[in-house]
Amino acid sequence: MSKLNSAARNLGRCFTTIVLASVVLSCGGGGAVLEPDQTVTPGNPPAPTAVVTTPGNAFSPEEIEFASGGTVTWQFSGTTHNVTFKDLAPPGGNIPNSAAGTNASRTFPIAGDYDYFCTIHDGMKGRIRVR
Ligand SMILES: [Cu+2]
Repeated sequence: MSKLNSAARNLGRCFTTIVLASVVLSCGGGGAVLEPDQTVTPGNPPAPTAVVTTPGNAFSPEEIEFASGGTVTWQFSGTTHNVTFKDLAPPGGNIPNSAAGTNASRTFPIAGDYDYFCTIHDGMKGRIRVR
């Protein structure tokens, strides 16, 4: 066998090794593999929280969905707003007129669709879906 042939064969073997290595690497990314800093905590997960803001006299996001026990904090801005529940209301009920720069929170322990609106601004409405 000539030196050239031998070199070509070595090159081929090396290329095969590189291809195999990249296949192994590309298979490692997906799936529900825990990252090293994640831990599994027994018991209930922490209650979800969400923030609703009021840019341009609208609730943002207009619709939120989360598990029961979650807390929504409204951060009022621009001008005075309120949160008036249509049918279902959380403990604490409606949030009265609140000046820009103030916050108010409500916790939703019971599942349901909580439709609400601001009585000051026509069409300013939102919905909280508690599962
Ligand atoms: Cu408003």
